[in-house]
Amino acid sequence: MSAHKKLDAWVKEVTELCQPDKVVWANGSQEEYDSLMQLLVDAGLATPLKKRPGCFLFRSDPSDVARVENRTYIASKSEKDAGPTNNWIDPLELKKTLTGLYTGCMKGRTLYVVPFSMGPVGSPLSKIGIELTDSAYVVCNLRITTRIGDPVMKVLGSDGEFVPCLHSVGKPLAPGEKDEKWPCAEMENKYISHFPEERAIWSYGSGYGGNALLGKKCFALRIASVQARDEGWMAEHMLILRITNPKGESYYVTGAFPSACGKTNLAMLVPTIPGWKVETVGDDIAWMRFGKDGRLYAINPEAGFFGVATGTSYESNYNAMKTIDAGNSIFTNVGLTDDGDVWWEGIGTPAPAHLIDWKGNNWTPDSKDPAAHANSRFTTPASQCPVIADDWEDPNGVPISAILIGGRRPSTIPLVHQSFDWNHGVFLGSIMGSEITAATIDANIGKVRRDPFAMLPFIGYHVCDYLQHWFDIGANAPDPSKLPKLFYVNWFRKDESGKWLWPGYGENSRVLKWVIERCSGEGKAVTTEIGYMPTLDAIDRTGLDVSDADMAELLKIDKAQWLNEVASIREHYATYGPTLPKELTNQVDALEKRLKG
Ligand code: OXD
Ligand code: MN
Repeated sequence: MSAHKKLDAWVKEVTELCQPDKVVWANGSQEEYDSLMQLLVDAGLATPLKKRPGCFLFRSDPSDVARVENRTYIASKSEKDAGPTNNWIDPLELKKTLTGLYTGCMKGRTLYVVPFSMGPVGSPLSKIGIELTDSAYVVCNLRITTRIGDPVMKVLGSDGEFVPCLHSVGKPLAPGEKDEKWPCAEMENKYISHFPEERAIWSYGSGYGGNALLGKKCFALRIASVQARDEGWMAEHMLILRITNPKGESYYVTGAFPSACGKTNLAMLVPTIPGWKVETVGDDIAWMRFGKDGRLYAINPEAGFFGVATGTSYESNYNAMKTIDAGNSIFTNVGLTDDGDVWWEGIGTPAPAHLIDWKGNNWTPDSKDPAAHANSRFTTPASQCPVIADDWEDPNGVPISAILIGGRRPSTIPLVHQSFDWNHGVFLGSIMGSEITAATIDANIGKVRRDPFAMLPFIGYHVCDYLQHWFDIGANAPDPSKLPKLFYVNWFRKDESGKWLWPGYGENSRVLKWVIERCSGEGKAVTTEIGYMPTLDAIDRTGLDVSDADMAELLKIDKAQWLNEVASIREHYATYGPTLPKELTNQVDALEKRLKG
């Protein structure tokens, strides 16, 4: 029971529907976390890690290892509002199906009521959600990735607004039955459902990641993107970093990159150029609004990182490793060494002679399957990151100078180019994406999977309206001269022999330096058909082994390739249907004209 009538009524309604054995309101304390973990250990679902005090390993069901985009629904009243990039089911029909599935689904389990704040508790930029879940694993993860419990209830008061987030693993227990393994439902009964008009989330059947930790993708992106559209702000799939130059001047940069482009690595980058410092504000999501001074301010709505473990090492992401080394972390679907540590492919230490793999089987370096799942994860508090910015929880957010966008493009797209203006930047955001290199369907190899602002799976409404919203933000800016500048970066360009031209990782600080110099009016640039580009010597290569010839290649504009790009953009835009913003057609026409010029 709480002081909030609407919340109480909803909890009562869900309790009657789902029929849990008991209801527990999470207060967010350490004691509560510890006792939930003990429960999970006792049930055989969690393993304490001897080598990492305070850390636990989980193995999910092999069928429940990632976000399930094909079971994710935007159930707006009208199909048109979900647009061509989302799965749609009529909300009444979906609720009927789900009500059937939810009936009695929590039998034998505890229903946890978890109040959480996306963003610092009480910040004017934050929003509150309440997750009702029958998974203690979810409660523990939420305590790391969001701010939960009593402090949130205090802000909610008796009539505060909240987004209701209902979650069940979809595996009721018969009397006396215990979980023998990670509970979840069959694939065809998994539903990650969003009701944008109601601002509600109903998730059923999965216990994993973005399907179950509803504050992250479901709320902070899909539902928040709808709220942002209606309220004139932006909910984006972006990292936020702070970069400080040798003069001690700090700038804040956000960046949108599709999955597997090193977003978390960039957010925690160790610069290779002397005197420059990069600190982290967020690694996955940015909520942005105009401040009183007319600048765009961002908060990280999350409190922790839910990062991909596989491939993370001291070399690829030193600061992420240090964050997990500080304890208090949960690992999911990684290998367990005989001395009680974690191991995964790409961790940077030799494979042990024996371990238990993510499926719970004996594993040796000769095993044919990997020790960790490719999407294995660590959940770890952001506050433990050695380079967390001291203002990362500023309730007013941080002022953004530049927005980066990018993807994996072995050809065509240069290392970096700057948009001519905001609208041109929106155009670049609309065409970003990654080239498909290892597709199972051969016909797609070499094609670009376009992923506007890395939001394709996360826009809670019509993609055309989303892109129009970006234009509207620019048009309604209190002071257009204070809008962030947009830069399209591509760390993944290859030469004709297939060799990477750019070393990436910490060396990306050299590109960030140019970006910052462009913001402060110092960076050297030339005007080209595709945007402003650095001159050959504008990117600091001191101490870096990238030749003039390679730099020229990295910055080359191949007109034939770009004209192919134009054709491919037009083809892609055609899939968005008749409501494509006219400005995007104008932009692609203008690009073609400049190229043919
Ligand atoms: C994530 C994703 O987990 O983008 O952050 O898939
Ligand atoms: Mn993400």
